Amino acid sequence: MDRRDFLKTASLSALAAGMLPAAGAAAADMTHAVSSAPPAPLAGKAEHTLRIATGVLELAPERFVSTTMYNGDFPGPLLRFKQGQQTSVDVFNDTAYDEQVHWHGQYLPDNVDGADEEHTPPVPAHGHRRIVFTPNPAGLRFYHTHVRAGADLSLGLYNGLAGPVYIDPKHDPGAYDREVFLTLKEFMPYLTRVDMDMAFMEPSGMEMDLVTIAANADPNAGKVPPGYELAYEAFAINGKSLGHGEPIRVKRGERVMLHVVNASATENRSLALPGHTFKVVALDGNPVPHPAEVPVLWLGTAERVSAIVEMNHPGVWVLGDTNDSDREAGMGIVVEYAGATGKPQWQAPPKFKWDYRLFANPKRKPPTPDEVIDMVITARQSGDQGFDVYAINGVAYDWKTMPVTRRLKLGRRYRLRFRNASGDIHPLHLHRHGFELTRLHGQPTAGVMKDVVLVPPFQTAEVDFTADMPGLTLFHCHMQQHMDYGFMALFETV
Ligand SMILES: [Cu+2]
Repeated sequence: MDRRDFLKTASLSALAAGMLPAAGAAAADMTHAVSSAPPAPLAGKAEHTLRIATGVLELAPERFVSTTMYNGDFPGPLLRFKQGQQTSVDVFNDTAYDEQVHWHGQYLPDNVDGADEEHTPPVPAHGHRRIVFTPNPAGLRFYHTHVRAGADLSLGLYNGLAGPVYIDPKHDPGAYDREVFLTLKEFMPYLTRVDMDMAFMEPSGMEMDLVTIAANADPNAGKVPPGYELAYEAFAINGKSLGHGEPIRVKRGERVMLHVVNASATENRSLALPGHTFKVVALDGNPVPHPAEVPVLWLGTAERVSAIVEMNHPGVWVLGDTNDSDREAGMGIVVEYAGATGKPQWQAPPKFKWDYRLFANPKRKPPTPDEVIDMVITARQSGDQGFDVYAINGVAYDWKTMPVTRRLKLGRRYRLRFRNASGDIHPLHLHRHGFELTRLHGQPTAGVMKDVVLVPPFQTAEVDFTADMPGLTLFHCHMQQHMDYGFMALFETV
């Protein structure tokens, strides 16, 4: 029995009493301007064009993968928008499936945001849709497919349908010399039952009442094989495996802004650059109150990090995943100083755990929320054709009927209290809003604004947001197989 089996099957009710953190922190002071989507003009050319089609991507010489991409390449083109300035995107779909382009991290109307559940009109198979919207907020966002894959590993985020978005603010101080966009992605997915590393976060530890809830929620735990997990044969940054494609060429003394997007369907990723540190200035595109230097970046699925690296350690280096096998299978890119020669060098970084609180505002006291919404997350091991099935408060989301699961009042501040009674780490994503991290495993925090939060196994995390976007808002785990098998909720703000 491995650790995961233990976590999923342990019945430790005797230890469970009184372990839940008390509610104390409060809702965020956040205001979102509601963007409008006027009718799209019928004639003329849109400002941007995305064409969805299956093609061939060259990861390395004599190593090609077949996948679906935007504009025949991975990542899709960097779409650079101006905050508050209306734009238009023509999306053509050359595939046999209806597609959804989700504008991840933006505050857009539900008929633009890009999800069936929100009643966004799809880009029809062999068809076209013009999307018009006003980009908001500023910072690093991205766009990606938002369709269900289920057991079909040629659909959804298992393929190459993702690309970066940068929304330039009206005013940009720009204390760096240049920007480099890095989109992390695996290819050639397959199913396994081996789980990934989950013990990379602080605060660490388990809440024993959640272990008890997990055991009681799943009578089959430990009696059936573990559910399928995703694994990959090929790894790449910006569509090239480590050692192939152009290196990042730098000069000593340069300050390089890295905009990193984890476009994985299912994987948490780490990045380190030997001899250098990352000054994290934004998480999920939102400036952090306390920029801090770290030796390693960690990003759950769909998370973004913007970090400045001072190039002060000349050489030829591997900027790569700290997981040796993933890095050696391609998850990395070479950083080459002007005048330096030789083979790219890798050195393992110092021991470090990722902690959102490093970037928080210790002085801020978030306001009290109007309402707290508890979400108890449980899993049924191998509950559907070998895949684990997830439930929120006992209900696995029905992707066929797509019901509204909760109504929100416009303008009210809500606290979502995620109680992860499952043995997996989950990157939880709320569409069309940003939220403030207010409590992590019992520890209060404030000031970090995100749209994805990683919730480790058997921990509670709390985030606050203002329901200021009328209409339908999807909430889900961003791991493709988790969202496909029940891990969703649909809010309607009225
Ligand atoms: Cu999940």
